[in-house]
Amino acid sequence: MMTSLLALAAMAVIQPKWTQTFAQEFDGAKGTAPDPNIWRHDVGGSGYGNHEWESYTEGNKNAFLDGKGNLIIEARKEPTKGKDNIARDYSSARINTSGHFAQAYGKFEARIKMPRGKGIWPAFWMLGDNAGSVGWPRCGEIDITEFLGHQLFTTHGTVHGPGYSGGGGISAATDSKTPLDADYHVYGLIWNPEKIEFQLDGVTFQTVTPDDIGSNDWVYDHPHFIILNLAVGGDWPGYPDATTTFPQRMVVDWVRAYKDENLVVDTEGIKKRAEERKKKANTYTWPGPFAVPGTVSLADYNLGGEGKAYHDSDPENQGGQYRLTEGVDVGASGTKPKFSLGWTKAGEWLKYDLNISQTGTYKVEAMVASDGQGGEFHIEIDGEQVANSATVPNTGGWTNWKPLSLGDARLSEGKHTLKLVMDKNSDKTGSIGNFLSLNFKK
Ligand SMILES: [Ca+2]
Ligand SMILES: [Ca+2]
Repeated sequence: MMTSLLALAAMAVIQPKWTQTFAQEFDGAKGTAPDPNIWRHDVGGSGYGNHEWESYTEGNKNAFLDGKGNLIIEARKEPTKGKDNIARDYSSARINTSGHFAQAYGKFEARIKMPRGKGIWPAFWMLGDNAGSVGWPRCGEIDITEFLGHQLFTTHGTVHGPGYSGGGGISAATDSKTPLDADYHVYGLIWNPEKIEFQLDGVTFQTVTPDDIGSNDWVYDHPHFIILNLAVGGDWPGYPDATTTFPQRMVVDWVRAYKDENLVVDTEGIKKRAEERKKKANTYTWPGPFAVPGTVSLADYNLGGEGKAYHDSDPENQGGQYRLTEGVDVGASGTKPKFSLGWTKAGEWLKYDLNISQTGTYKVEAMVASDGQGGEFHIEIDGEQVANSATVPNTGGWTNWKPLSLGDARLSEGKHTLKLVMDKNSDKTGSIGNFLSLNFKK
């Protein structure tokens, strides 16, 4: 406890020490293209997954310096057909630093004066540099600003990743006191292993942490490259209408990036915390007690852990599928219930609370599977064996489930505890078998 408090205190006092790693000031001659050693062009009119209406062009056609220290990205209403042969009514530009500059963590800022109008959609954003190998959204996407030309006061910051992309991205917006097309504003990102902060003019309006994505993957521990674009139309902003005027200009004074010299990246710690977060997010809800007559799903053994709810011979969960904090080995069943017991050994046992609605004789049937002749097991109620011991037959596969009769059991009404007991390992497989469910029928 003392140690962790001290560690927290130590973390709190270490302020970032920013060193510039990237700067594009756009100070070149009027009409020239942004530095081709830094900026690549995405070209064409494919709609980019958002049903956009522009065709993005190369060179200095729609992206050029104004000779006053700014990059202009200009959207025009003009018939345009790119290399991809898709005809569009609008031209614009989308440029990125892929292959030239990418960075994990740090501070990323751009000073931008926004364009305006319905269907006008500029953005300053980042994509993971592994997009080519892992695809989108697993590569990660961080939208530092997206601006919808019909909401002049509002900037949006969003992260997209696997399980939270597109309309499910984690997004927040903030309003400026003045319209964002009236003057320059600084759109910023502060990013480290603990969090992603979105800023407008140096003020944080959204902080996203790994805890915000539950059991999904946090895909922001690798370098991302920078993108600037001005889209015309799309699913989110809608489309230009009679009120939209052209050309529209996104004016970028500069783009700068920094790294934090004081940041210590604990790769093992990141991994460990991700595992803990997933476990926590997968908090298990026990479905019992089980009604009898009825079916007991055997992967849903009682709560209480090793020695109380079960005994398992190795502390690992070899199945790695379900109730991951427990030592019982549970795998995917390939049917319903979704999970089953596996890697069963002599001496192991599991308990299940039952609610028996009626005293009487029940037919007991287990759903079992084995890839060889299995071993022996039996069941008990409140510590006394009921029905017959049984041997798991060869069912032709570890998830090839077959009913196995244990004969009759005399049960009395009320709350009772069922115990499934593993007696004798198979000579062939070393396992007793896989167990899916136990059915009690009147
Ligand atoms: Ca400048
Ligand atoms: Ca185990």
